Amino acid sequence: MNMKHKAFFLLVTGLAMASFAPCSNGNAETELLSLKNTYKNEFLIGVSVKDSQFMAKNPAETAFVKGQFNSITPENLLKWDAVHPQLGKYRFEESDRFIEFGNKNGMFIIGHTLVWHSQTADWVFKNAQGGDVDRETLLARMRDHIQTVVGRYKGRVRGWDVVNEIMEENGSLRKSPWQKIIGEEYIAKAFQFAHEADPTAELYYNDYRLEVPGKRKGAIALLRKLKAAGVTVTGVGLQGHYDLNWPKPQEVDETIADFGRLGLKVMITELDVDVLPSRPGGAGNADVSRKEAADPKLNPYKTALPEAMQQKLARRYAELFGVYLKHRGTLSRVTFWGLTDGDSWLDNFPIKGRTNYPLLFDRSYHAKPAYFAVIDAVPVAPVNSPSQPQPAVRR
Ligand code: 9MR
Repeated sequence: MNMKHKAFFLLVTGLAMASFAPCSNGNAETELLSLKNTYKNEFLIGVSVKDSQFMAKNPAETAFVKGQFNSITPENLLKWDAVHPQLGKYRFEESDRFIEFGNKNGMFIIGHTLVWHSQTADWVFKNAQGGDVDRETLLARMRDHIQTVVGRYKGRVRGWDVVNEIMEENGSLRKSPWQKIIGEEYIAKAFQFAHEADPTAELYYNDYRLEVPGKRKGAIALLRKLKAAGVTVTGVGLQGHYDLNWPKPQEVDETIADFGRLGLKVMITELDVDVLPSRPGGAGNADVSRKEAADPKLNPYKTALPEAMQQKLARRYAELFGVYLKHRGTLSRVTFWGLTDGDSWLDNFPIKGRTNYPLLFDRSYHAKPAYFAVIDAVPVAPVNSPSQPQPAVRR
């Protein structure tokens, strides 16, 4: 066991003993091997969290999040339906605790997400008669939502996913209720309202499968237009919901370069690597889903991921981080979508109830080979060579 891996062993041993408090004294934290320390000269390393990871229900998890990551994104609790469930009614108890946790621990907090077609209740788009609300009313609702939410966390949330998943795969704009009722201008307006509410916050467009050339082309055209119109857009989030084969490293490379050329920061905002077989054919109802989950061909690793697959996943993460490191400077953050495999949305999508292994930590919080592949992707500078750039800390 080499030194850096040994440090991590101490971390997980501490967790298993349930007496884990790596941050309880100033020195302990710096002795641990962590993603955030390893990548501190490269880019931020973030994670999406569910409530238990910051509400101190589970101190070991909280310590884990603090020990490994320097940025956090709420997986669900800042979405419209969570904070703004009814007209004129906001609910901030959970998000306040989340922000407090992030601020207290000096983390770069991401607000996810302001304007999305999903997890937004129907009332937002409806009038009192149940028909579509008119354009001006919808714009006013959007302004109220953005200014209330962004305004509340002004100076505390460092970056917002202002618009989420707004493009179709063919590069046209998604025909969401926002688009249908307000028209394309809803995008510029969302950025404008967010900028007014917090001029210091970074503002992002976040989407999946931007590695697909047609979708990327549409996104680039849109971002050019927004920039030409003087709209404040800081960056673009590539969600990074990948599998073992897609996208190819070269496609990731080109995608980051393409957006970087627009003068935007690029982030990987929701990284995970699906290792399960894809569903044959289209969507099914819940019953079909349950049957599929029981089918060993579609849920082949119910009890454990075989070593050969662990290694394959590790190689996949190594190749992705190889590309990310090439773009240090343009790439400002890599955020994982979930802490452990047991937290992942991919256990229930696109088929409910499967056992997936998309992240760096297993269901017992142990680091997988993929974790060490990510750690080892950062080149170590030769010892005693002050002219070299400082390597990530290795203790
Ligand atoms: O991980 C989130 C899951 O818990 C929610 O049920 C789901 C609802 O749509 O949203 C998931 O997160 C999504 C993110 O907000 C936007 N990009 C895709 C993510 C995975 O679906």
